[in-house]
Amino acid sequence: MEKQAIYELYGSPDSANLVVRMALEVLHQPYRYHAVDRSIQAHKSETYRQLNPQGLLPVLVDPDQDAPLFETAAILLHMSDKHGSLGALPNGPERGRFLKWLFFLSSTLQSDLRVSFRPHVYVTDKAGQSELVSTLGGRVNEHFALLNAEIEKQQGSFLLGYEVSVLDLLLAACARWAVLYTHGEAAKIDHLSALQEMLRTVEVMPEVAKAAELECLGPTPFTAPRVPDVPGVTD
Ligand SMILES: N[C@@H](CCC(=O)N[C@@H](CS)C(=O)NCC(=O)O)C(=O)O
Repeated sequence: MEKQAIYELYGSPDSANLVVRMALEVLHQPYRYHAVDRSIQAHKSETYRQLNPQGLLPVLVDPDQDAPLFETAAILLHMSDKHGSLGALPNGPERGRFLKWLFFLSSTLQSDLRVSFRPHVYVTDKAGQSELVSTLGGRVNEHFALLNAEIEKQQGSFLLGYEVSVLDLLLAACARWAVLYTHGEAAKIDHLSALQEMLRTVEVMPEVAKAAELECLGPTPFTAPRVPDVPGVTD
């Protein structure tokens, strides 16, 4: 019998591949995982840059596509469209809302977080770094408040309403990282009750729990996050 071609996911514990892994698990898609050791900068190697010339995680290889995919939000959109799940149908009434929050999560929240994890990449002097991180901290808190208000507006517990989508998976990961990895104060999200309810609901989904275990995140990755005790996590 011919072997089924499956997805290939490249990642490192608790990097953005976490979101793609959660989506693959929830979609019940088989995949092969390739560990990329950030502690030895394997993501900057020539071999890895063939997959993602930026030298960033994650990469998803879809055997039906003519090139590897990078950029987390693009991967999520591709997967949700391809499998007709965890998103909004291209011609459906929720599509605009889905796209707008996906782009907001990726290009505003995740981007601000990325800078606040690595301020030294953007500003050389220490005082400048502190100012940058503090400004971003305020912005990130505002982003979470906005997302909390959007969930509050819904009938269900999720950004799109009753159904979990890739938006919630990306938001859950950002909430986790914002508490653990910013160089300034941890994000203030405990009081955001709609967000916290979404995090609790997502966290107990068996597929999400499996992804969290595979990423070494511990039993409460979103409601009480802890830094995984494995090499290469915070470099
Ligand atoms: N916009 C990219 C950002 C990816 C990204 O920043 N990945 C981090 C891990 S979460 C990474 O590879 N960091 C290593 C580095 O910056 O050298 C995406 O969404 O995929």
